[in-house]
Parts: sequence; C-alpha cells; structure tokens
Amino acid sequence: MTRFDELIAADERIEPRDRMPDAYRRTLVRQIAQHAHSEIIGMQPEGRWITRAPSLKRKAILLAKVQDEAGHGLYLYGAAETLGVDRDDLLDALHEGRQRYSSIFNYPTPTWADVGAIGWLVDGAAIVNQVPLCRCSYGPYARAMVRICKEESFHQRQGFELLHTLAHGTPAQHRMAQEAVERWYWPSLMMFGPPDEESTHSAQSMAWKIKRHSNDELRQRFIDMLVPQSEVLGLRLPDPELRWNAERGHYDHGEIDWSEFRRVLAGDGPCNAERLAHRRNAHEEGAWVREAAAAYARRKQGEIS
Ligand code: BYC
Repeated sequence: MTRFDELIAADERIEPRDRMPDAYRRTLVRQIAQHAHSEIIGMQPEGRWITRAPSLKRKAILLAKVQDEAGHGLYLYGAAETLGVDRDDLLDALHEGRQRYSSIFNYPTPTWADVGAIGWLVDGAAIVNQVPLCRCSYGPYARAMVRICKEESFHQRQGFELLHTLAHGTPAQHRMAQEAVERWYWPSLMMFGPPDEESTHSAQSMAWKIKRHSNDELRQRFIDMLVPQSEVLGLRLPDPELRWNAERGHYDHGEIDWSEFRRVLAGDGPCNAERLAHRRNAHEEGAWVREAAAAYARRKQGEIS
C-alpha cells in the first residue's frame, strides 16, 4: 500500500506536496477547472440584470453576489494551480472549448425573476452538490469549498426571498416568478451530471473520495429539499409526476430529458455561443489590466530585492 492509498483509506487529506497518481491529479484538474470556469461564466446570466435591478437594495445585493462568484473562481483557479497547472493555460482551454463549464450557464435570463430562480435553484443545487465536496480528499479543493458553500447558502436565501416577494406580489409578478421556475427547474436537475449508469468518472472519483455521493443520490436529495420549499413559495415545480413515495422515503419524479443535456454539452444550448464569445471578449479587453498588474508586480519585486 502506498502512502497515498493509506491517506485515502484513513480519510485524511492529500496535500499539494504529497505523491499522488497522475490520474488523480488529472481528474482533480478537470473537475476544479470546470468548477472555476462555471463560476466565472456563471456571472453572466445574472450580471446582465445589475443595471436593471428594480431597486437600489436589489442592485447592491446582486452586485455583491456576482462579485462573490468572481471570488469563487479565483479560489478555485488557485486550488487548481496547487496541482501544477497554470491559470493562463486553464483559461485558454476554456476559451478554445477544451474544458467544460456547467451546462446550467447556457440558459437565458429574460426577466428579473430569473435572478431569483438562479439563486434558489442553481445555488441550491450547487450547495447540495458541494457540501460533500468540503470533505473531498484533496485539501486545497475541500478548503475552497467550505468558504464557497458559506457564501452560496447566503446566495440561495436571497434567491428564495426574491422569488417569495414576487410570488406574493401582483398576479403579473407571481406569473413572472412561476415562469422563471419553469425555465430553470429541469436544467438545475441536470447540473448534477448524467444518470449514474452513464457517469464515466463517478466510480473512480468515489474510490478516491473526491466525490462522496453519486449524481443520482444528490439529485434526489435536491428534489426532496425543493418540494416543501416550493410550497412555502407558493410556486409549482413543473413536474406532474412528483409524488411522495413513503416506501422509498423520497419523492418520485418524472423523466429528465437527457437529450437536452447532451445537446447543451455538445455546445448547442440556447446561449453556449453567446456566453463563450462574451467571455473571450472580456479576456481580450482585459489584457491591458493583466499587463499593468504584471509590470507593477515586477517593479515591486525590484524595489524589494
Ligand atoms: N455540465 O462522469 P460524470 C455555481 C460532464 S457554479 C457540464 O458524472 P463527474 C454558481 C463531465 O465533466 C458551481 N458538463 O462527471 C455560479 C464529464 O465530461 P468529461 C458548479 C457536465 O465529474 C454562478 C461527463 O459529463 N458546480 O454554483 O464525475 C452563479 C460525465 O459526467 C455536467 C460544480 O462545478 C454539467 N452539469 O461529475 C450561481 C461542481 N455534469 O469531463 C451558481 C463540481 C457532468 O469527461 N463538479 N458533466 O468530458 C462536480 O461535482 C462534478 O464534476 C459533477 C460531474 C457532479 C458536475
């Protein structure tokens, strides 16, 4: 048994200087980079509402949330860099379509209520997925998750409160909230990844204690959590087959349209092209900021040495 195997078996953390199998390192780079890319592409759907938020208070809240997402991206790129990769290379891989970001960020936000639906459903799903990642075997990723989950719990509550306000407002506001929930419900279930029998990485990632639960287990946990919350909101989840199953102790649910998930992953979702193009432009337009920061760092270094 290698030291790596012993640490995993003892449920201890692997740290950057520990020896680790190449495949473990590759899996982590793939997942952490994908996660970081999701955070920064995920700023876009909500970001377009910052200038149109309905009040100063809502604007301040949304601005802070989107800035948190940028911060999450930075923690995660930092965690990936402890595995020996370079942030610039990861960004190139995103821009050239060699690395993925979460399917959920390829959907549009046509109304203000979509901001609430993202907080309630997307942050909600992210938390259910990520709380177990706080116990991930790779130390830097697990520690980043602790901070991110704390902030996301706050994000989820603001989404719930926003939707609750709309759902208890005028009939038009209620309708707007209901339609946003209908747009985001099914894609949020897809965030957990393909069904277990099609998940290529789960078995190995669970053996390495990167993942602690399968995609379907976490998806079920999320659905069980949403049903009572939707009742408090006074909004309907768009699945006529949702029913409590006393025998299983879980809600049964309707079939997920996995062909839609595959289409989005293949680059053919409603906003894939737009989101990636926007991201590439932002990167190009930010080149002078990166150059200035590097020049400043060089000068500071010169002053010190
Ligand atoms: N979207 O073997 P599987 C946020 C891919 S952002 C796209 O089950 P795994 C927020 C998967 O990569 C937080 N691709 O994979 C930000 C693999 O393809 P490759 C986002 C997906 O890794 C702003 C293939 O399908 N959260 O909270 O064992 C505003 C087979 O899948 C997706 C994270 O990133 C997907 N949804 O499990 C608001 C969580 N699902 O790479 C909120 C971290 C699967 O072989 N990631 N694929 O070509 C994870 O926990 C895991 O990577 C997953 C997938 C559960 C997502």
